[in-house]
Amino acid sequence: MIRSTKSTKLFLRAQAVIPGGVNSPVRAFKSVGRTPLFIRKASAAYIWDRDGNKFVDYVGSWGPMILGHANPGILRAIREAARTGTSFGAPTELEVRLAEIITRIMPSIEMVRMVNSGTEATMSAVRLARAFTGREKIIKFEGCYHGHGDSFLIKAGSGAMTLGVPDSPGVPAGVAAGTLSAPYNDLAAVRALFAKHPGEIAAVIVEPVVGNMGCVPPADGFLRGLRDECTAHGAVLIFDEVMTGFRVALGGAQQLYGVQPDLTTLGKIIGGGLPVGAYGGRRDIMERVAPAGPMYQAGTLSGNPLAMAAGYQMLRILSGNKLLYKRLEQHAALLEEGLRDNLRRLGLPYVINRVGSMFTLFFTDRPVADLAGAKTSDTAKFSRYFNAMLEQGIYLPPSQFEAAFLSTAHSERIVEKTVRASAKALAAVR
Ligand code: KE4
Repeated sequence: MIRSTKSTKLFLRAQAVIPGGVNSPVRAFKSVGRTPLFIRKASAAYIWDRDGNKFVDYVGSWGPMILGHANPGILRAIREAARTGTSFGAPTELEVRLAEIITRIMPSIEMVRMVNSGTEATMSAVRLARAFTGREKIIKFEGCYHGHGDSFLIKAGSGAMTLGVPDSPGVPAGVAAGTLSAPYNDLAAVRALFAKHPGEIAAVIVEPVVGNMGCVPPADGFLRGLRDECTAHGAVLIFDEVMTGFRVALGGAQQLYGVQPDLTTLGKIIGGGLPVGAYGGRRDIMERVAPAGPMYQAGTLSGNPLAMAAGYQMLRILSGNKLLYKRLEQHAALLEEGLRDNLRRLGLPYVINRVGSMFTLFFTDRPVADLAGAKTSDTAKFSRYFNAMLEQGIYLPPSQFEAAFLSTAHSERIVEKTVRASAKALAAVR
């Protein structure tokens, strides 16, 4: 049994002054029935908690740590930037460099605005789509999560789903009415919504690969179908690539599947571990954003020099090594194959969905292609598996409805250790 005395004491202190003792709900370990571990440090593929326990980390800060923790180049960039101050509230060359490298790597993004989180990015992108089209409704997909903006907490995934509040209290009925939802991968449902609301739909926002009901890939033709529907109806297609951007391919899901959105939202990886979000896309749309145009959006710390330095260094490393994504794919495929071997050997029917270095093992024998499929998972069994893996030094996302992530620091040896631990954990919970 992991010794967690210090984490337990810290959690008690935290709960006295922070709601639920955490600054983001899914970290509370509620669905896995244990005290969250308070982290002391992290390096490469590993994290250490305050009680000195060491784990292979498959959360990676929920996506940003594609190069592993404490990457030397990124730490150096942050230290360099910090030497000349931490925030000016004025433009710097660093934010221009990050904007230029993003627009070079993702050609659908002709212009980009920096914000401080993925939520800010998606909120701003939807406001922009409404301003550009003069329409009010949006379509999202059940089980997708686009941050905690009011328009998105309708049948939302991630922590909202994990904690059973996919339709959060506090969202005004008028706002909720502006959000139409459809099952993921269901093009017919999207067509029906467009037919029912002609001229009213400003945008379709989608996770081009879902991470927030666990990993769910797009069905063949789904993204292309959304592109065609949006073009036909004059709606803005928004790819929420906060998680998939620079993750599933250097150019994100839009490069992997060859479908070009009108707007893209980004976050996580582009901050190199510091708080950054961004939204960008077609120049004719982005030029509506203040002060170029009338759509207002602002932020004290937008373009923060430390975050820009970290993000720029991250994207330079990712775009500078042609073999990086190939090796990441090899190790992720090795892990998937090892997990599938375990399931075969134990005669277990569970489902593994993987796209690049993001994956989920679902405790169900049903295909998982949408929220209904994901919800057939046995979350009690997942919880026992999570704890059995944690006891063996493997730190998975503490929810059946989250994607796990490999980094370039997850070596073959670490993958093999993970497969061995998974065989024991599966045998223990079957
Ligand atoms: P943030 O506001 O958390 O930076 O980004 C919101 C967001 C938007 N879009 C997608 C596709 C996302 O995955 C996220 C945030 N992801 C979750 C993890 N599934 C953040 C973890 C958390 O809430 O603590």
